[in-house]
Amino acid sequence: MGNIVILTGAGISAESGIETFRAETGLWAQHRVEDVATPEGFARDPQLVVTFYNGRRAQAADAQPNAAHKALARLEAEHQGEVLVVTQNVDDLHERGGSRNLIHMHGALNSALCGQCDNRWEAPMQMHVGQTCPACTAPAARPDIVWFGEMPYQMERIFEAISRADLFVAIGTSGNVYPAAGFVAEAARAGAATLEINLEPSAVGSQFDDALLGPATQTVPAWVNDILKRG
Ligand code: BV8
Repeated sequence: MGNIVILTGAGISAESGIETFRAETGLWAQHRVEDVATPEGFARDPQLVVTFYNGRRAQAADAQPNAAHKALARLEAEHQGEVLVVTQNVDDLHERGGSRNLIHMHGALNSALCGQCDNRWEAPMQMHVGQTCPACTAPAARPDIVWFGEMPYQMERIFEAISRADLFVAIGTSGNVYPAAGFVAEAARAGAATLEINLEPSAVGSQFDDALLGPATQTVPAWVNDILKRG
């Protein structure tokens, strides 16, 4: 089972205590997406957005990587072919779980971005409105997060990896947000086998060859053991 591309979403961090987006008690139940996850929302009320991400940064800092994050790191270390994790998550649990070959396509809580000069630097635990950029000194610091209507990061590299994939796996994502939700179709077109690991079928579940249903801390380690046994 050569090259594996793994797309992860909020569900892989759920058992680490980080709330998902679309559960009843999820993040989008508490905030309007338009207010906290769009450039327009940030322009309208930067304090609301900065406070929203400060809260999530603190929650992520208190969370620990779980067995699913660690299993993916083991797969990367022990599998013969290439293993690339493309995460929609902005927490750093994949890194802390040991993953190295990793793309944060929707940005990262621990990164700050200058809206003026595109400089990036490590975000402080609490950002504030009007924070200055260490490179150009403009008061234009913002969370380094891809909001709705903004282009996700490293799309070229992601599509290139999918074009070479023998297996595409989506773990803990509801399949509601594009272009990530379109990756399974891309992978199928490239001839990869496709597997969805989730509590329940996602909005694009029907596009996968196979599914493994159950909590990620159980299903992902079992799946990784199976892959490594097959070599
Ligand atoms: C773009 C920010 C173009 C960071 C996020 C109409 C049709 C198609 C597309 C669009 C459209 N209208 C608008 C669009 C585009 C839009 C989009 O897709 N909208 C949707 C809502 C229709 N997309 C965009 O805007 C993207 N950009 O298209 O740019 C462009 C082109 C040219 C030039 C410029 C731009 C940008 C999208 C990124 C938005 N940012 N997050 C943050 O705040 O975190 S999206 C946010 O929701 C997350 O990042 C994540 O990507 C996304 C989906 O969330 P999930 O991770 O799937 O989480 P969710 O809660 O939904 O589901 C959890 C899953 O886990 C569930 O399935 C559950 O069953 C499972 N689960 C739970 N517990 C467990 C579990 N599984 C296993 N074990 C468990 N224990």
